[in-house]
Amino acid sequence: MMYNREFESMGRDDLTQLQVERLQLTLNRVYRNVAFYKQLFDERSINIEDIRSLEDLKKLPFTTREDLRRSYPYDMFAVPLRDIVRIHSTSGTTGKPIIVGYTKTDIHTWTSLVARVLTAAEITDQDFIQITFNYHLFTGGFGFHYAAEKIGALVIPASNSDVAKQIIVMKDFKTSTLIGTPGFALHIAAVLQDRGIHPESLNLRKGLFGSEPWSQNMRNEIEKNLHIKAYDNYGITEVMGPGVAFECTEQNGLHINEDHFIWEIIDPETLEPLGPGETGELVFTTITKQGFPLIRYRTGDISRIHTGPCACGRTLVRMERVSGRTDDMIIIEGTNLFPSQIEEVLLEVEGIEPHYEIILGREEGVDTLEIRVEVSEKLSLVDEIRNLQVFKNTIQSHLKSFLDIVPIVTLVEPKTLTRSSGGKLKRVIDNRQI
Ligand code: DLL
Repeated sequence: MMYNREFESMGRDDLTQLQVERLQLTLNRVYRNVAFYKQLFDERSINIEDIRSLEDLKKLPFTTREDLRRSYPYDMFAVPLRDIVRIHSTSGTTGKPIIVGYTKTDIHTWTSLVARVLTAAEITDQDFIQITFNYHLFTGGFGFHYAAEKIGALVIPASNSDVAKQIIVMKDFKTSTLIGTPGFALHIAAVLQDRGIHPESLNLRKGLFGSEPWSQNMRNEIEKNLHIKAYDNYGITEVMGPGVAFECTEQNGLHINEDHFIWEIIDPETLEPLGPGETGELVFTTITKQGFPLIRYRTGDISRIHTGPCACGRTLVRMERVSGRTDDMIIIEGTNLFPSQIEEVLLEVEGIEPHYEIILGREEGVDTLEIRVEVSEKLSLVDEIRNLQVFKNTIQSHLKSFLDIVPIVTLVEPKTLTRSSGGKLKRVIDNRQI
């Protein structure tokens, strides 16, 4: 099933032409309306009129996360704020998050792109969809909500309430489709098992999961333990939110909505373009967004593109499931986090050294986060004992404000964390088996 057959199964030549036309409109829009892009192109003497093909696009500079951070809050918007009807944002601590804005047309586009995601997984107006993504600045909740309504399904906006409530809702409201992170699906499965609730006694048939990395093993486990068919979908706030790429029933890669996003794969070291089939960093150029268009945005996600035909009939290329990151970003329960954000919090607390280790684990599908921090040598034992709880509380409350889980903070003696040969600490130890 396709939501928008005309565009999802367009011939390659027509699609390329459409992409180029839309790209030119976008370049005009950003050059006229976004000071950042005007300056970027002028400095490099780039005449946007010369960008006439997808090959030409490679002449343009990249946009990075840093560029977007610097534009906080609204400097990258390409329309006046009165035309913006919705804001979402990436997660942020004391550092600046990235704020993205949508016009009415953008919301309409986004809704139909996520409707493609649902339809590709054969979710219809007959389905009862329980959305367990957060409904707030994060794009997951609202992104799926509007699309699920659009296809006429019954929508249960459960948000990320605790698992016990989710299970009651799931049973009593007769949920047929679960939407959320794959980790949360495993957590629900574990709790069902603990309570002796057999998945067959539920109406659950399908699940759509994304927003964090997962593996075929995790998929098998979710499918086995929840008795559902589980689909992957990919998105990123800066580019749109969910709705960038999605699996069809073939489950052999995620179709990229190429009529809205031009993909590239680059070598993250040399920044040189790589061909289809080669593994590298995913880069997207948005070609229909009005509020927050992006040119050659480096996602930091590592993947590979298959251009061959898909048995589902879609002509949209497929990206392999994301296999890693080019940077040190970690995703905990669907929330993105950089070790530097933890460092910022630690630096604010007196008496501890900015030597820390982040240890990630997963218990019954729930991510755990432990932060081991070295206390300062200057602290006396008395100080240390008195301050111990204060430190822990301060760190925990800072981190709790943007993470959905409470980290375990462990204070350790100075110079006890393992340093590698260069004296540098390995900051993140990820023991989660995905
Ligand atoms: O996670 C948008 C989204 C919401 C996608 C709901 C799917 C479902 P961010 O919070 O900006 O946006 O995080 C984006 O999450 O760069 C990837 O590293 C990671 N990611 C998203 N989807 C997947 C996936 C949303 N299916 C970052 N597999 C991206 C692996 C994923 N990683």
